[in-house]
This record gives sequence, structure tokens and C-alpha cells, in this order.
Amino acid sequence: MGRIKTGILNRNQGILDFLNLKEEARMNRELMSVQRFITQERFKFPKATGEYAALMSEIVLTAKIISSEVNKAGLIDVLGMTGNVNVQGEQVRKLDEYANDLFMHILKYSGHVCAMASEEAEQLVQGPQYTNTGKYVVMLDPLDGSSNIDANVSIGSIFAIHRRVSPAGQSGELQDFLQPGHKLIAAGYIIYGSSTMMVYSSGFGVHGFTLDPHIGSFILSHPDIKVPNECKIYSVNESYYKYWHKAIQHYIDRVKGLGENALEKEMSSRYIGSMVADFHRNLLYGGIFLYPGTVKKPNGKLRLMYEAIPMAYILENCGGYASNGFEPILDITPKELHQRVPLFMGNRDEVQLIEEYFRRYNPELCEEYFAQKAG
Ligand code: AHM
Ligand code: MG
Repeated sequence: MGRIKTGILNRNQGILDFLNLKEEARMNRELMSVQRFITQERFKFPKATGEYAALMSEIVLTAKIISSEVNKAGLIDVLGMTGNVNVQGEQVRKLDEYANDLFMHILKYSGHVCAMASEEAEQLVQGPQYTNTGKYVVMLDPLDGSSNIDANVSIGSIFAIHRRVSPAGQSGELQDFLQPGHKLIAAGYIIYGSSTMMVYSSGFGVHGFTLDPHIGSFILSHPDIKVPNECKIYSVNESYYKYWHKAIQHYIDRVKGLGENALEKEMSSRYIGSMVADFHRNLLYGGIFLYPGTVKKPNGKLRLMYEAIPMAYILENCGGYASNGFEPILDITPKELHQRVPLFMGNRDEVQLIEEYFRRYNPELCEEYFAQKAG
């Protein structure tokens, strides 16, 4: 074969290789399912046994089933109250119960968890003895924002995973759950909105996957999410204004462009009343979410273990920050399963400013908080 022909062949091969690589990169991008993503993350840990990846697969499966039920909610008889009251003293809706039962059932028999905690269960939940010796505990809000179900408004599920600290080979214990958030292995949420998305972090950035209903897979759609630099939105239930502490009243005045510290360009207000949905929008657009304590309810409404900690973990893995007004949420060691906590989360500067407002306008609360913590 002549030299010229060989040259052409080599060049063509080069182009083909290049096209193949491009095609592979495209396929990789377009067909990166959440399971494959998690499996690939696992290679960062040469000693990983695959148990975490398997546990995540079970969570993904549960999310897909709940998503399908949420989409059908208007069509079948799952709307309305069950008449039961959960451990928080609130009425439980059918979909809450369903989502809770499903998570419990699937995870209980997965063999990867040794106990679970859920907003819907007063005590921690364990599976039959032959399955409850896994390495992990899972904390769940199976269906957050459930008061919005009847109105077709976005709702979500929240999960967080700790490695057990109790001795291996037996059921999990309370101490496995009473660990600060900075020790989490992973956390995430699923939002059932105009499409279903799963956003999660295992400490290597925050990644979002959109459920393709035709193929039944969560596909990577929002790789490496970062909190936007600009904080444009504030989300809070302002009807509680008169019950808030001075620090929060001043802060909200500021973001509305009022009072002595008024922002020149005020923020926009957006509040859905579904924490997952409010959080998700703010994560993508830049915003701050507040659920403060009030004079009557100093710890607010939201729960530390399965609402605040998972969201705080996600935020801190993409440049944001969450605080209870005094210290990072991730530094708080829970004392009980259903503990409530005031919650401020979003752009780091803004959340830190709220901490500063507490020091400035409510120093007595700061003193009391740290004195209690020390004593
Ligand atoms: P839930 O877990 O019982 O659904 O309650 C939590 C929800 C959050 O999603 C939301 O941020 C908050 O309650 C809304 O409360 P409020 O109506 O007081 O603003
Ligand atoms: Mg909730």
C-alpha cells in the first residue's frame, strides 16, 4: 500500500476514534443513570463493599414507586385524611402513610440497614432479626409538605444515611441516629414536581437526576450543582412575623428593603410551604429559606434529624450553609429522634448574617443557647 493511502487510512481512523470518543462522551452524559453514577462514585473507595451502592438502589426504587403513586393521587382513592394522628400530633394523609410504609418495607428487607427513623414513626424501626444487621441507619421524612397533596403542589421525600456506631451484627440502636450531621455518609431528597427529581450528595458535590418516565430511570440532568452567588429569593411564612424574635424581624425588613439595614435591591418572596420544593428552587435560583423559632415555639417546626440535617449536608456540599441561628446545623448532636430546630439555610453570606443579627438584636438568646449547650 502506498504511503499516501496509508496516511489517509490513519487519518480516517483518527477521525473515527475521535467521533467514537465524542459519541461515548455523549452517551455517558445522556445515559448516566443515578445507579451508574453511584457505582462509579464507589470506585473512589477501593475498600467499598458495594453495600452503600445497593442501599442507594433501594432508595431509588422506593422513590420511583412513590413518584408513580403521587402522579396517580388525583385518580385513585388515596387523597384525604386517614383519621390517624402521627407522633407530631398532626393528621396523617394517606400518601404519607403509603410512602412511609413503602420506605420501611423496602429498606427493612434490604439487608443493608440495621434500623430506620421516620417522621411517621414514634420509635426507631427495625426489620426482622435476620435482616437488621446492616452497616447503615437511614433517617427519613417519607413525604414532606403533605398538606399540599390535595392541591397538586410539589412535595418531596428526604433521606439521610449514617454509618452505624453500635456493634456490628445486631440491631441498630438510638446512638446510631444521635450523630451530628457532619458524620453523614450521604443525604438527598426527591421532589415530585412537574417532573420527579432526585438530588443527592455523598460528599463529592451535589448532583441532580431527573426521572425519565418512559424508561423508568433517573438520568443525570444537573451535575455538580453549586449555590448561585446572588441570593435573590427569601422564603418564609411571614404570617408569623409578630411572633418572631427581633433578629428575624429586622432581617426580613432588610431583605424587603425596609428599616435601617435595608437592602438597596430587595429580594423576591417565594413560599410554597413544601420545604423540599422551596429548598430546591432556592438551590437552583439562589435564595434563603427560613423557619425560625417563635416566642411561643422557640424550636420552630422542622425536625433536626430528617429535615434540617440532610438539607444542611447538601448545602454544605455545594457552597451553601445552614444554621439554627447560633451554630451550623451539621455541628448539632441530636438528643432525640423527633427534635425540632429553628432553620435558616441557603447562601452562606445571608445565613451568616442571620447569625450576626441574633448576636446583635437578641444577645440574651445566644447566651442562653450556649449556656444550655455547655451545661
Ligand atoms: P410536614 O413534614 O408535616 O409536611 O411539615 C413540614 C412542612 C415543610 O415542608 C414546610 O416548610 C413547613 O411544613 C410549612 O409550615 P407552615 O405551614 O407553618 O409554613
Ligand atoms: Mg416534613
